[in-house]
Amino acid sequence: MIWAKEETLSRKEIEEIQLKRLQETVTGLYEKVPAYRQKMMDSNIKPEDIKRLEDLRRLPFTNKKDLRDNYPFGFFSVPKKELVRIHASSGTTGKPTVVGYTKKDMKTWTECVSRIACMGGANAEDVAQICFGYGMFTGALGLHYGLENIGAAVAPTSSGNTQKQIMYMQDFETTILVATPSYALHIAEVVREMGLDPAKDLKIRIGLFGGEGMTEPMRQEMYKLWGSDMLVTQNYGMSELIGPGVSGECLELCGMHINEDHFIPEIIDTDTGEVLPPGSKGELVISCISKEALPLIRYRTKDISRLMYEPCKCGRTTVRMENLSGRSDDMLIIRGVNVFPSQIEEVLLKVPEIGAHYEIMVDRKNHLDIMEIKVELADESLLDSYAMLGKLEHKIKSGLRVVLGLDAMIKLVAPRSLQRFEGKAKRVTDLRKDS
Ligand code: DLL
Repeated sequence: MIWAKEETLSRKEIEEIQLKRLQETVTGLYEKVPAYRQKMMDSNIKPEDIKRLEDLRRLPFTNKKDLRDNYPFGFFSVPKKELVRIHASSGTTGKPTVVGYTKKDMKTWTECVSRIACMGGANAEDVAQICFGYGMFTGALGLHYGLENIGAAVAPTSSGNTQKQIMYMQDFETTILVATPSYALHIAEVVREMGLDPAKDLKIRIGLFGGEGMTEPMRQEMYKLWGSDMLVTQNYGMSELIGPGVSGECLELCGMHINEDHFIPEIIDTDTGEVLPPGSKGELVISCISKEALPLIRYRTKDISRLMYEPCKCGRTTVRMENLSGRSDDMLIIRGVNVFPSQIEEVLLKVPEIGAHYEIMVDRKNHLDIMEIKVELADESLLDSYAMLGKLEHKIKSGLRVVLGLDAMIKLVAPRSLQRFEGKAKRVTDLRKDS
């Protein structure tokens, strides 16, 4: 089901809305946010210079640093009394990034998530169990309001206590699982450990996944674990932009439709900041054109994607963003070669003898970068055959060499021996950063 008519407008209609909203937003920022006005003055541009959509690229970028420098509310366009919700995303260093919503922003957010839920196949009959951690993370409450709005029954079970989650899934006959892909993998394992079959003993028909990437082999793994009839879609968002609700996959599974009447996407070269031609892969930059409290313009997401403007079979006309290749700051440079963890995942998950869990460790020894990848065997019995293990190690190594052009050390470990995650997974440790 297509939730809103704005998802099917002609390009001309969408662009008219975008230009009007962009002009209003930039004017508001210039008038109300001194730090943003200063950035515009430094770039020698005034709100009245935005006459066409193409003028967007004349505006300065915004980034996490702008929010940190103006912590907590200095980059907001409204006084604190107009806020009705505050969230924050915790970074690894320094203060968190604080984001806020007015009443109108909450409506916009709910609307955006409702669209994404419908794209992923949800409807009013569904029982949706939200297994994202409730709290400052935008994922849980974002999906919560959006799903309630379409009439689904929402069970806010949050993350953790996995056996109890599964009990609720059985007792409520939950049909939608909302989780990070990593947690969905873990839940499926625990279901099996409890002697149940996810496809037969549970009624989950949709996995609405997000908050972290899901490669195609990982999606295949989901079908294997949860049953081939499950609809497995992912959606994308970011706290600074709104939370979940920026874009989502429809059932055609060919990229994530962006809610373009609320967000204008661009793809830039991360190093030069130059806008790249249509179809290029690069850093996703998003302008929020309908928000009141924190309408960031040209926000540098650091996420790597590509935009696709061709019409989609689902009937939506909105531009799609390719599933992310990763984040520019996740990219590892190993002996001069650029490596995204998602490339490693794609190779690993195509090997049937190993499971979906892995850990990547990068270090420097004798001035040389080394990468060790711990991979779980799918089956305990493989541990008994030394020759089998040797062969398997060789197979994984050569697969990685073809894709990355690099050698990695492979350590095969027993099933269920690596760490499991209830939220976003942390699979990479780069010890070079600490030395
Ligand atoms: O993760 C918002 C969200 C929650 C989206 C739940 C979808 C579902 P943050 O915690 O601010 O917000 O993290 C944002 O997570 O820049 C991406 O790097 C990553 N991310 C989110 N969704 C996806 C996805 C939420 N579908 C950061 N694929 C983003 C890949 C994703 N990465």
